[in-house]
Amino acid sequence: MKILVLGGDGFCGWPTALRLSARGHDVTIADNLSRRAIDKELGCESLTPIAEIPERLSAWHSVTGKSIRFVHLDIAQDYDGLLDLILEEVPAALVHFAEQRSAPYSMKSSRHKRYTVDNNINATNNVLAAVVESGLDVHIVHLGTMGVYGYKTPGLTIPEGYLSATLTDDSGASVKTEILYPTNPGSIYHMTKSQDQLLFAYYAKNDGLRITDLHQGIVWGTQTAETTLDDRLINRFDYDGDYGTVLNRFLVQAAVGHPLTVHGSGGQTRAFIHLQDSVRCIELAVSNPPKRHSRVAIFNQMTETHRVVDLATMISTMTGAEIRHVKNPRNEADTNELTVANLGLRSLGLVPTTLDAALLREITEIAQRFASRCDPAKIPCVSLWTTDAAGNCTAPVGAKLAAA
Ligand code: NAD
Ligand code: USQ
Repeated sequence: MKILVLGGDGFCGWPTALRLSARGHDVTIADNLSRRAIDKELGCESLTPIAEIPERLSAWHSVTGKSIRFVHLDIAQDYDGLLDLILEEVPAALVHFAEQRSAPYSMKSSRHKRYTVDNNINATNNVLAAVVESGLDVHIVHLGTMGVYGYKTPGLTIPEGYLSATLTDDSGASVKTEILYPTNPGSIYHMTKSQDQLLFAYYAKNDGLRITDLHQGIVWGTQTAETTLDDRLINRFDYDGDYGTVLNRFLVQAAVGHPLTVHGSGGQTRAFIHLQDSVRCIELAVSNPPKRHSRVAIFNQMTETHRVVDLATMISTMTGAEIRHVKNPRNEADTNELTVANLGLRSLGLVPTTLDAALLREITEIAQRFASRCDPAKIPCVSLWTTDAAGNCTAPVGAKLAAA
């Protein structure tokens, strides 16, 4: 199958492009390399030394004999370039990763808020409009986020996108319906993903497009079977206060002797998925398109939930690292319950890889191998959600929650 991977130079996009190519698909990556530019803006780098795109692609060819094409394209700004690419490639599927994906980065300043909204919403609308204008039947697979639901769900399992509701009509009679689960984003970034949902619902209804939206949890891990084939294929590993995600950050912190930075009490419960399962889910989604003129297929792409403090305790027990509860720079509930339905992808064949010591050790080994590339000054989370959050977000605070 011919597949376009938009944002294929990124943390999830690169291993996905390799997996799809390894499975025999004809893959073209389009990326504007904005993530590499943001590294320069922030003065930090992936912990792992990622090769430049030409080196990545020639390594893939020399190791496997397979070719992946690369197009340097800003899909949010260059609509005509995107439309031409779709018309030229005639892809059966397009996987859309190409958005600014850090919540802290999206909250740094009004410039960062505006960039995130402008980039993400234009990117998604351009993809949808270009597929319609092309007249082609292209299945769009988008990476959304669990964060569109918010994390407040006492007593309710979060369904896969749609909520069954009973409304009362004007005569007082009950009417059963299904609605998009009400969004409750916790950052400007998460808000753009909520807007994406509406764009998808609209274009599916109006133009009959085939769309799959994968509401993904926090991705942990860094390597997949394909990225380990050669050092030049190594994947990105973010650890800094803006792009590093919590579990990967804790593993790097442990490797470099930095205390594990738990925000507040650490009672925040979040959904997680290992990178190799993320790649597998995308493969499954690509192979199982919804019918034309059906509603958007929404899957919760996650395999387990954990409290932040429990992850810190697990890693501390494994490595001896100190746990430090720091003031939370975010505006988020200190504690929440989270139960999530994920039968959709499991019924398509996903066998979840859950958090286990062997996998954590494997990532710790990578973190140790590249520890000398870590700049400890880039570890603290200094992006504040509100001016009320101002204060020292690196100093210890008193509030603690017992580990489970
Ligand atoms: P990433 O920042 O590593 O990769 C995104 C890629 O898209 C980068 O290579 C970037 O250069 C490119 N890009 C951004 N804007 C673009 C534009 N306008 N035109 C062309 N290319 C553009 O992010 P990631 O971690 O790989 O995430 C990929 C997707 O998965 C994102 O949409 C993100 O919201 C979603 N997601 C990620 C996680 C996670 O934990 N990493 C979890 C849930 C959902
Ligand atoms: N946290 C800490 N200590 C840290 C870093 C984070 O306690 O050093 C806490 C945060 O306060 C938050 C939780 O850990 O409560 C998760 O933070 P995160 O940075 O790991 O994840 P988040 O900002 O939610 O974003 C990541 C990805 C994003 C994706 C999202 C999925 O960057 O692209 O959409 O995970 S989800 O969280 O399910 O919405």
